[in-house]
Amino acid sequence: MPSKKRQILATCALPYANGSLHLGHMVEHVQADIWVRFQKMQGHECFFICGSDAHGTPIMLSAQKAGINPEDLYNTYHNEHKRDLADFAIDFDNFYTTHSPENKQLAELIYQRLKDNGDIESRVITQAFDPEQNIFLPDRYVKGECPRCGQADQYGDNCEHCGATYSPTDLKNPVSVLSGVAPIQKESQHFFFKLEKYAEQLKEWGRGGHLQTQVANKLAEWFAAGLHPWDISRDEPYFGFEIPGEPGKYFYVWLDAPIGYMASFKNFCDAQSDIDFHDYWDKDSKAELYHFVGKDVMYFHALFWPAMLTGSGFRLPNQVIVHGFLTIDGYKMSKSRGTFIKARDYLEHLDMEYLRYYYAAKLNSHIDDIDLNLEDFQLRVNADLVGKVVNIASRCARFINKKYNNQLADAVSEPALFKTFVDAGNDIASLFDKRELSHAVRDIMALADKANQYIDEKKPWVLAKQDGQADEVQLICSMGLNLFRLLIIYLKPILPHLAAQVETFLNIPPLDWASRKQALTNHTINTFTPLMQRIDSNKVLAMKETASHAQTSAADNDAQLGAC
Ligand code: B3M
Ligand code: ZN
Repeated sequence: MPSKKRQILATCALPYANGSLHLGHMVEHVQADIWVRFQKMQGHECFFICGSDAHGTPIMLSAQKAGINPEDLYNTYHNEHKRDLADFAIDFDNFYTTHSPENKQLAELIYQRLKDNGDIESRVITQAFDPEQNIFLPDRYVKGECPRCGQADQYGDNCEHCGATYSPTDLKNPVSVLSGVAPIQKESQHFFFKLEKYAEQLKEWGRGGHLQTQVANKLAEWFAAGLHPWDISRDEPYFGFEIPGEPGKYFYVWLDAPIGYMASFKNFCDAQSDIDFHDYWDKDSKAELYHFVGKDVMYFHALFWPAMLTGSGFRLPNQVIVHGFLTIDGYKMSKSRGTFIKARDYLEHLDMEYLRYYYAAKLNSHIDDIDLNLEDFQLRVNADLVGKVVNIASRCARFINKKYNNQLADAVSEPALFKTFVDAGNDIASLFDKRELSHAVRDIMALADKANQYIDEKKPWVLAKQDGQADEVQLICSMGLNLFRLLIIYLKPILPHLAAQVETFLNIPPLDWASRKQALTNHTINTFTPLMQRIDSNKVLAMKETASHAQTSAADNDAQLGAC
């Protein structure tokens, strides 16, 4: 057991429940899940929390279009997401929703505390309004001709043709995306959170090692540009929580979305008898809090969220851990190129552990984008996992199974080599903890090379044919399987299913990090069965086929309109 048991709470961004998860989402979930599983293997208390982001204009409008309630729409996606995540072995302790009584209560509490501090101001603003649909239009719902180059069909915030940025009121001949009629300008009272009040505290927090360098630099840029009051309200009709005492006004989805982390955890605590919500969220909490998020939402997590937490008297995150985007074969995900691959498209054709491994082999602690090169993916998984790791077991197990009645030798024949593998676990642990996953994978594969080299040199298959070498063959193969067992301990956060199969094969209880020090001797194993198949290129092609046949769905469009 580690000397000091840590209390850790980790979260993934709450996916919008208005479209399917794709392989881009899985980068974050896999990265966080590996980290959490690693912490659990260290014997720490680590809870992993997520849920659906259920509110906002796009979900409301998609539901309207489908002729159903927003509740039914988000429930459908909520269940789909839960299934997809479970099938990628993303092991959340709770996957809840922002449309919950806990979230309503916490959002109201935080709002009330900010209000009591004098952090909320209200003022009247003018906004585009669709007179036919009777709804205020977020920027992305107004289209028209670019004020600079005249290009038709441009969104209300920027021109995809010439790159100009502007406000929706600048568009020429604007129309509402919803009805096609020209929007009118209409006044409405909005509520703002005075973010700038927290500038000094946020600056100090930003320098405190809670952010990656690239994110801290971005934060400094935002400070330099000046902080402005943040509009936290939306007019009805809106799918969200009505602001107490302000009929017809709703909390903007991004106000209650991060509060959803707390709400999901609260819901989890209420179902357990021994975990106290306050231990994790109160200002003086000794527990550690980590948010895994994509770079597209870092503004919310590195600026608004810490400010809200400060203002409302809760603790701040230890770290906001930002990752980059996923490209596939060097391109952004796109339907027309067949590179928009849904989580389910992948699962229909390929084993989830291949992708977990490939992402781990690519990820580090920086926020750069990563590329899923499908050819490299296939080569790498086949060479590393099938060719190197699993191969060690199959080379050694057949002798132990057939010639030694499944019995491992009573001693470790190469204690120095065994010790090298055990000691490597310290560095590998520190790499996992720092989320330097590609480095950890490199080190683990270097050990796998060493193990194979050992077997190549000892040639048990040659000795097995010679007289008087029976003990030697048993020792060599037992040694090989012990090295294999250590590799599986190190790979377990990445490949939990493979590890479970190996635990059955070796006839041992669940592996944790500390268990690596004790070798398996005088122990009976089970019969070896193939642990992992090579990736067949036809399966990759079939997945691409499925992806490119996918119809453009509302979900795809909504993804762009996510933050309304
Ligand atoms: N729902 C964006 C997304 O799905 C947003 C994250 C909320 S985290 C509090 O990527
Ligand atoms: Zn333009």
